[in-house]
Amino acid sequence: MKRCLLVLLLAGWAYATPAPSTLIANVPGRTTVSLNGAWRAIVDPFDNGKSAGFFRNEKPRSKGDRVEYSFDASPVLNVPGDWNTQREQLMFYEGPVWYRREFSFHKPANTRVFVYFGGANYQTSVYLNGEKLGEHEGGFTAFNFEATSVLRDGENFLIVEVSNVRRADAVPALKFDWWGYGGITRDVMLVEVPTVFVQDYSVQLARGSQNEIAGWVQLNGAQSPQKIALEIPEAGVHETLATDGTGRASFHFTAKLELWSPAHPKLYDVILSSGADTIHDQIGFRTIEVQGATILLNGKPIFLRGISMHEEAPFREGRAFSREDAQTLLGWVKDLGCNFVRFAHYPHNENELRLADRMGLLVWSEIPVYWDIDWSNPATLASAEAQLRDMIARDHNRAAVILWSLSNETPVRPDRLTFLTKLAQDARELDSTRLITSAMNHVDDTAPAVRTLSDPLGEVLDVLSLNEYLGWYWGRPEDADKMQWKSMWNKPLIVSEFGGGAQYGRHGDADEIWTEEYQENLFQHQLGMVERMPNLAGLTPWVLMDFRAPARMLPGVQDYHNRKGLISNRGQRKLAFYTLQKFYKKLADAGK
Ligand code: GCB
Repeated sequence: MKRCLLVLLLAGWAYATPAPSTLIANVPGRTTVSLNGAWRAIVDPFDNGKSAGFFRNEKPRSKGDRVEYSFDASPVLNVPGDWNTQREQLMFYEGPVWYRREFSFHKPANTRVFVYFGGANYQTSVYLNGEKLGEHEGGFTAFNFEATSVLRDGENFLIVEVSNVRRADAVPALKFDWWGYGGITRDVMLVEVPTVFVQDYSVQLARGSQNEIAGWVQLNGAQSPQKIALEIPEAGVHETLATDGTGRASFHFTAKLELWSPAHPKLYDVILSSGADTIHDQIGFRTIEVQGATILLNGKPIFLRGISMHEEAPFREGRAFSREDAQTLLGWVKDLGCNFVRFAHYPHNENELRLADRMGLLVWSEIPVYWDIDWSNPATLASAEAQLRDMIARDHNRAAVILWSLSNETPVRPDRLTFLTKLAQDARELDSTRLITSAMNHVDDTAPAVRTLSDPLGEVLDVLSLNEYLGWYWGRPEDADKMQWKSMWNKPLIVSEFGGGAQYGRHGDADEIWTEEYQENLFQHQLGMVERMPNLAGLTPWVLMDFRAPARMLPGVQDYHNRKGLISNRGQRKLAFYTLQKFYKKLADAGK
């Protein structure tokens, strides 16, 4: 009997659907009040703040009043921004930091207000005027809490505790090859909405169709069925929808549209209005499908000329967050001749996604299920599911996004397969129009110069992706000339990583490690090899720019940076940048 119950419980957690996202869609299209700027911050290495009640923001009322902390006397940290690169002493800091921002606010009538965070790494608790609004886990997904009833007319204080402590049950867990920059790393704002408002919507082409728009709109706060107007003036669309008792309206209609593509990144102004709420978005329409081992964009085969990148700030150290950062990074991606970019290894900030939409860059977006995590822990699965759900919730109207990636380089074992199969199922339920992938790295040594992609996860995916580091972690770059690759599935394959470390300005022979010549030679042999790979549908070599990585310690070369960038973190292009650029030009000229 007990065993039966256990089996039922396990089946329950493996197949339960996560609660819907509470994220407000399209925050850039809303009325907002920015809370960015200088916040007072208390570094709390022993996690005292909770028991000492920092969220109350106390100040001594008399000479004898013992208050053993002071936001007023604490130095500031800039928001958005990671703390590790703002203060020398915090470079290696992993722990809690308490932030305070005082602001005055006068709430307009008939308005609800939410506090919105673009992202904070990793565990965040939010308090307004001494009251807890909520908690959030995950370093790269946006979140919001309603503040309407707690806001005061006049002076308010917001206290936010953020901790970047690594945990074995978190996503990612204890080890990952990037810096776990702590802090409120993206924009913070108050979002003002009417009492009944458009919480989220999906407006895109129905799967496989080039002239049918299908989707839904979800209202928040509706007590009775409501009317919604959906307009795309340029396409002559003026639809009136009616919500059901849950505030949801689904729709399906035909429209004559110019399709979005890298060559023609056409975005339409889409207007949704219901009662007092009106919201504008810019949305592109395109289809993405797989036919055998080919990826079809708008019904035509496309080869994904891509590059992987971290959300790492160019020129300065730290997390990237601004529009300028996005312009620089995606500008470099374009200069390389790419039509595709892999946002590794976690959801990137919204500026990057919106810019990719405008620039015509196809996007791979990923959650940080990376290397080994606690596969059989239900709380870990719940965290990964919530991160996947909120990544999709923020970006599911971006034409640029064609692939949701579930994981990177995870070990081949049964509990991991169950875990990732559940994530694939969630992703398809949440968004039936995009393709699912995962970066795998397990191959069989079929023969001395033959490798076969045989990870059983391949069965679950629409597109197979492979990280192989021939010429760096195994073999010599020249071994690529003879290597044969096979795949167990007739599905498209993206070589999602290969590469090698080079320090900008270090020169030598092609067999001297860490030189630009070694990296250039490695790329030359790799590019010759990948052209011969069966089912190849695209590439995202590792990586656009050098980035901070704690496990990369070699003094004078790495100094805590992964040096596999084609561009240094100071913006200097290495020789291999030009090798890949030339290769992509050749492909583009050949119509690929
Ligand atoms: C990988 C990982 C990536 C690392 C890279 C490396 O396979 O996916 O996150 O940074 O290799 O440089 O080793």
